[in-house]
Amino acid sequence: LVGSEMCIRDRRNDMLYPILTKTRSIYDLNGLWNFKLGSHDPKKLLSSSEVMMVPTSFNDVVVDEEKRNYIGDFWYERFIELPPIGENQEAVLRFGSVTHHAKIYVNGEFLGEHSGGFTPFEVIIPEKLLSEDRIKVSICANNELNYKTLPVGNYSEEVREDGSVKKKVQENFDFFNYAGIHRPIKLIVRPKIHISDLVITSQLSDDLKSAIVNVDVTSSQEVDDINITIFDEEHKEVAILENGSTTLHNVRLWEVLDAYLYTVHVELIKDEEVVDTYDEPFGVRSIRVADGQFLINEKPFYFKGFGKHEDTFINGRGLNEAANLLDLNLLKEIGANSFRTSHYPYSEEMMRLADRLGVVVIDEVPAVGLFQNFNASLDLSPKDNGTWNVMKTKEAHEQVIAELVKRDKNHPSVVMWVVANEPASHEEGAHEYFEPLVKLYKDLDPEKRPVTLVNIMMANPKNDKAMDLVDVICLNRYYGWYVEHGNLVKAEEELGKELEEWQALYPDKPIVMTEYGADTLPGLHSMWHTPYTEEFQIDFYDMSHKVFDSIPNLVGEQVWNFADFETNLMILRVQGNHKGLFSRNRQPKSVVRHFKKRWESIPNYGYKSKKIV
Ligand code: GCB
Repeated sequence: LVGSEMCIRDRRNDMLYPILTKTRSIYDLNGLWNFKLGSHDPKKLLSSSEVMMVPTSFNDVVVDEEKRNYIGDFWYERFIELPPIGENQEAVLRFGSVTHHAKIYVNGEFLGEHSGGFTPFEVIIPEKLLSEDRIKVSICANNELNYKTLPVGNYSEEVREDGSVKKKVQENFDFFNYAGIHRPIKLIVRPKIHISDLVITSQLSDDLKSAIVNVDVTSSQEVDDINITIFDEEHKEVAILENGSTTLHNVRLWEVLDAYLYTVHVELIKDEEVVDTYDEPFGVRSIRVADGQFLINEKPFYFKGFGKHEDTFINGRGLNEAANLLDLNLLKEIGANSFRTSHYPYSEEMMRLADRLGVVVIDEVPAVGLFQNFNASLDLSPKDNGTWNVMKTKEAHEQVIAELVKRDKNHPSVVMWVVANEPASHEEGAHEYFEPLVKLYKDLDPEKRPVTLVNIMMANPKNDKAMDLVDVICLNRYYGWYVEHGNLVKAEEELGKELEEWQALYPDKPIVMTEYGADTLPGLHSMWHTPYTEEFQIDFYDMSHKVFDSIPNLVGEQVWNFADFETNLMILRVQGNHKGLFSRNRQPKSVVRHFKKRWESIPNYGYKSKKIV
């Protein structure tokens, strides 16, 4: 696209993944930073008496328990010596994520802030500082959650005897409120005139043999020309785009667990020179929901996989790339093909890995806890029913949907967006709250992927007020665990009945079971149906699968959870949530070999084929 067709955007919204190209340099700012929990004046020096690593959650490395549970502001600071920066270049500090809020200062000067703990942002270092010998970067992070934030937390303050105030957050969700600089910090040196966004879409022909590929480039400033080329995996040039468009013949599809990634190479031309270049991998595949089926490349797909967490020993929620690879290798080993980014956007590194390995992703915003008085002690008695009056999350919700789509729109692995996990969608006001948000996803996503809401068990086919808005019925159900605990006969009856009701209510919408599971302590055994034993976990899943196989529109099963994970302290949590098929250190429980048998016998496509319209 050239000239007037090209759009120029607000540069602070740049969200392209930082990569090295001929025109861009990347410097790693991970590692050791001075650190302090509490207040600090960024005009002064932060002492080096305490330090913190980036990236990681601070919680599991500070040792001291008060500090582990600290809520409030906390600071990171270090000096950096800047590399030479030309007059046509700019220097940018780029944060993969800071959980949950960040204010950025350079040499004591406030440069910008970002709310939301799971999406990237950047600040441009002011030009006047580029000639300094070294600059001081200070980051004020904050981990408070309340009824305006996502996720939702119950915020309170306790006045201590000495008059000081202790801030508290009771999670309104079932995972530990890890905080810190969770993803890499990078210094990007790039041209002032640069590619700030790329939208890659493809349209497959009916015979799936060719695809029209469109690439929309956004530039920070007007340029004379934009060259766009597509390379295949061997780096052979397969197309040069004209007006941002081309047709790929004999196109190799991105298939589930058989990924093929092309690369779009973009060059901005100004005064006959290449001023910026950028490479973005992409895959060609189609997604469609029709007649109660979820079609990938026009074939009825069956989701086999997991709800997960970004959660490992020591790192907490901090990026752990080796763990990510191990997890996806285990996922493939057990015969699965997909996961959901429960309950927040995962790292960009994980999304790129899923693209590469052909793993299908259901992509979720951190909209969890939208249920007044929810807590995982799972008192199922009626609550105040006031969720949609007390929650003031609309703004945060819109922001995070916009950021997620902007960040993840080009990932072939992403096949569906989640608007929220387990909101009170049975309460008055739910429909009004979600309608504009579902529309926002549809408006922003260039591919118009299906949108879902992950439904909680209290919102049943009779009282739910939101599932009519979404394309796929995603359900989290715990029959045999939170209801009919230990009674698998009753559980089977009730699960089957509810699924049939959903199917009858929305006969054209596919159903995916996005959570079902039972806490299990490896090594615990019983001859009977005794919850928490390895035998019970196996029997629980056998029961569930028998029911799933009897429901034609149920096109997927994602167990809760891939691995055990850390939570806050609750009566039902024995050092965390133990519904993993794997323990927290990724050792298999007995049930894993049963899953491997089942999932290896279920094909990715066509498991429940029926006539497709
Ligand atoms: C749910 C939540 C998930 C919990 C899970 C459980 O429904 O979506 O965050 O961890 O139940 O184990 O209770």
